[in-house]
Amino acid sequence: MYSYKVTTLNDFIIMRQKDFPYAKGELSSLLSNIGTAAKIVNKKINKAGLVDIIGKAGMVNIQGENQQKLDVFADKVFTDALRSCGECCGIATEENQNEIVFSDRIARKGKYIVCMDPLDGSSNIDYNVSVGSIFSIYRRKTPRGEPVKNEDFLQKGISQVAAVYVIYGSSTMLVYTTGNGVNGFTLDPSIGEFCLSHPDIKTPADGRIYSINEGNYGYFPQGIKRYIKYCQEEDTETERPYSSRYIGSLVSDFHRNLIKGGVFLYPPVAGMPEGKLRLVYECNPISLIAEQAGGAASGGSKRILEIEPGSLHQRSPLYAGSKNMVRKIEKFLTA
Ligand code: AHM
Ligand code: MG
Repeated sequence: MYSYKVTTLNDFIIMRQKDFPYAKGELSSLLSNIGTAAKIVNKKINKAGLVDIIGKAGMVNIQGENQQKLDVFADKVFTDALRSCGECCGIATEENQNEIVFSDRIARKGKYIVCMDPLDGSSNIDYNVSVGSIFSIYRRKTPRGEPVKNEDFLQKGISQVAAVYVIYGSSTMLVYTTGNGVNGFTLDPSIGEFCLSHPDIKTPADGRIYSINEGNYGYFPQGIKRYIKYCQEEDTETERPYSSRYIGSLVSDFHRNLIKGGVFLYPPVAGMPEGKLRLVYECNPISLIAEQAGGAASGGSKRILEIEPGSLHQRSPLYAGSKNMVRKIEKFLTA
C-alpha cells in the first residue's frame, strides 16, 4: 500500500549529510544532479519505439561497439548535468576514449570526478529489455583549480566516495551508497520523484541464482566450468540445483541478485582474457554497492576494489553478489 509519507531522494541525501560533518554538501548536490539527469534519460527510454531513439547512431565507440542512439543521448544528458553542476571537475565515460576535463571556472574547482557507463546493456534497448546507468565517484587528487589528470581517474575502487546505479526496469530505481550502507529509491512517475522504497539494502549471504552467459561455456576457465556444474547438481542441504537467470544487462542482473540473493559472473572468454566488463566504471561501482550491502565482489584472485587500474577502459573478470557464493567461486578458481 502506498504511504503518503514519502522520503524523496533529495530529502534523504540532505538527511544523510549529517553522516559527513565536515562535508559542505557538494557530494549531496552531485548525487542529486545525477538523480535529475536520470529522470530525463528515463523519460526518453520510456518513449523508445514511439520516438526516433532506438537503433544505431552510426558511430563506433572506443570499445569498437556500435553506439546506439540512446547511448549517445544518455551520455550527453549525464555529461551536461555533471559539467554544469559545479561539483564535478571531470568525467570518464564508456563512450569516450580519454577523460573529459571540465575547463570552465566553476567546474575547475569541483571536488569530485565521475566515471560512468551512461547506458549499460545497450544491446537490449531495441527490444524493451531493462537497461541501466552506472556511476563511480572519487575525490580528485590533483589540487583544486588545476585541471585534473589521467591519474585522478585511475584510483582503486576502494577510494570511491560514492557509487550509484539507475535501473530502467518495470519501474525505475536509483540505488546508491556513500560508504554507509545501500539505499534504493523508486521513481514515482506521478510526482516525478525518486522515493525511498528499499532502505538499508542487505543482500542474503547465500543465494540460489547464478547469472552468466552460458553460451560462452566452452571458453570459461576450468574453475568456472566446475562451478556451473556444482550449481546444477542436486543437493538438499544447499538447495541445489540453483536457478540460472541472465538478462544480459549488468545492472538488472546484479540488482535482482542483490535483492534475492545470487551471484553474477562475467569470466574471461575467447578474445577477452579479462572478461568483458570495464573495471573503472562498471566493476568498481557495482562492487562497492555489493560490499556495502554485505555481499562481495571478486576478480577471481583479488577483491575488485583493490585492483589498481592501469587504464580507463581496462577490463576485469567480475564475480559479484552473495558473499558465500563469491567465496565459493574463488575456491573453484584456485582448486
Ligand atoms: P555495454 O556496456 O556495452 O552495454 O556492455 C555491458 C553489458 C552488461 O550490461 C552485461 O552484463 C554484458 O554486457 C552482457 O554481455 P554478453 O552479451 O556477452 O553476455
Ligand atoms: Mg556497460
